[in-house]
Amino acid sequence: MDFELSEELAAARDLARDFAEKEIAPTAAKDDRDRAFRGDLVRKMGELGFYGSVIPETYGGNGLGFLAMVLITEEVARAHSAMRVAINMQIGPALTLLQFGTEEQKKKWIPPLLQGDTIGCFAITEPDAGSDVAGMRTTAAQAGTDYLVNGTKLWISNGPVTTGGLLYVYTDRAQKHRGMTAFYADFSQAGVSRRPLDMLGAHCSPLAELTFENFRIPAANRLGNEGDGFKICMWQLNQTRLNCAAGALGLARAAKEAAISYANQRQQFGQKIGEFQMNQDLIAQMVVHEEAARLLVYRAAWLADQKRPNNLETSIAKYTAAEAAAFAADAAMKILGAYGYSTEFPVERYYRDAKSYQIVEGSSNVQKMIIAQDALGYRKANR
Ligand code: GRA
Repeated sequence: MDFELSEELAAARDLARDFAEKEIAPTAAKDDRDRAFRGDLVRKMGELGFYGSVIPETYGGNGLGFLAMVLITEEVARAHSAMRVAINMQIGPALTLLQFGTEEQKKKWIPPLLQGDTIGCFAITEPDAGSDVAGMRTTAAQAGTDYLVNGTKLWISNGPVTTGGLLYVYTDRAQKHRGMTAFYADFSQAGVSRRPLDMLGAHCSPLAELTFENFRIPAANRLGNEGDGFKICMWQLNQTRLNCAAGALGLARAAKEAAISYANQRQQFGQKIGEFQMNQDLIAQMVVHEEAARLLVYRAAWLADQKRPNNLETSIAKYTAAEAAAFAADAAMKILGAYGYSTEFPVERYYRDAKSYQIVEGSSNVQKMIIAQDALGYRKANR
C-alpha cells in the first residue's frame, strides 16, 4: 500500500490549487451573490485539462486518471464548491460516451465537452422521480429516423445553460427499468423550454426545469440499445458520485480551515477561542471526518483507476464526505458565531453549499441504502 502521490498527480493537484486560489476564490463571494454562471472559468478549466484526466488522449483527454480527477475537484471545491459542479457536468457525459458510445459518437461529442465548448449536463431527475430513478415518465417515441421526446426534467444542473448532454427517457414504459433509453442530446435544438430555479446554495451552478415538447433527437444519438438506459444511468451515477464526494471533501476542508484560522485569532475571556475545549472538540471532529473522507474518496478513485468494481466504495466515500462537509460547515458556523452567520464572510456560503451534498447524486439515505443492502446480502452494490 502506498499513500504517496506520484509526481504527476501532485503536479495536477498543485496546478488546480494554484488556479483555484488565483482565479476562482477571489470572486467566489461575488459570483455566489450574483448567481453568476462562469462560462469563462468553465472554458479555462477545460483548457487546463481539468476534465480530461479520465479520458484517453485519443479523445482529447490526458489519461491521468480518477485520482487526478478527485484531486483537482477537491481543490476547486475548496475555493468554490459550486464551481465543482461544472466539472461534473463536463466529465459525466464525456465518461458515459467513452463507456457506451460508438467510435463516431465519442469522436464527435467528447472533445468539445473536454474543452468546455459544449456546456454539459445529465438529465435524469423528474418531478416524481428523484431517488426512484425508474419512476421517471419522460418518453421518446420513434418517428422515422428520429425520436420525439415529451416530458419534464427537474433540478437539472446546468439546465439554463447546457448545450449538450445526457437525457434518460422511457422508450417502453411497460417494461419498467428495462424500457429506459439513454441519449446524447443537443439541447440547443427547438422543443425544450427552460425554467431557471433558485436554490439555497450552489448559486453558480444554475439549475432548471426542462420541459420537452416533441423535442427531436436523431436515432444516431442513442447510446447503446433501447432498454439499456437504466444500466447506463446507474453506471454514470457511480462516476459522477465520486466527483461529488471529492467536492464535499474540498468543502469540508475549506470550512475546517476557516474555523481554525478564526479560532486562532479571535480572543474572548482573555484567550484565543481555540483554547476552549468545546471548540477543540469541534475542530478535532472536523479533522477526523475530513481525513476519513479523504482516504475513502482516494480509495474509490484508486479502484476506478485499477478498473475494479467500486460502486460500494464510491457510495461509502460519497456518504462520508457529504456528512463531513455538512458537519464541518455547521461546526465552523458555531465557532465563528455572528461572523459565520454574516454574508460578509464565506462560512455561510459553505453552510448553504454543504447541504447540497446530502441531496445530490443519491441522497445520504440512498447511499446508506446501497451500503446496508450490500452488507445484509440483499443486493450486491458491485455488480
Ligand atoms: O436485475 P436487472 O437486470 O433488472 O437489473 C437491476 C440491477 O441489477 C436493475 O438495474 C440494475 N442495477 C445496476 N446495474 C449496474 C442497479 N444498480 C446497478 C449498478 N450500479 N450497476 C434494477 O435494479 P434495482 O436495484 O432494483 O434498482 P432500483 O431499486 O430501482 O434503484 C436503485 C437505486 C435507488 C440505487 C437507484 O435508483 C439510485 O441510485 N437512486 C438515486 C438517484 C440519483 O443518484 N440521482 C442523482 C440525480 S443527478 C444529480 O444529482 C446531479 C448532481 C450534480 C452534481 O452536483 O454534481
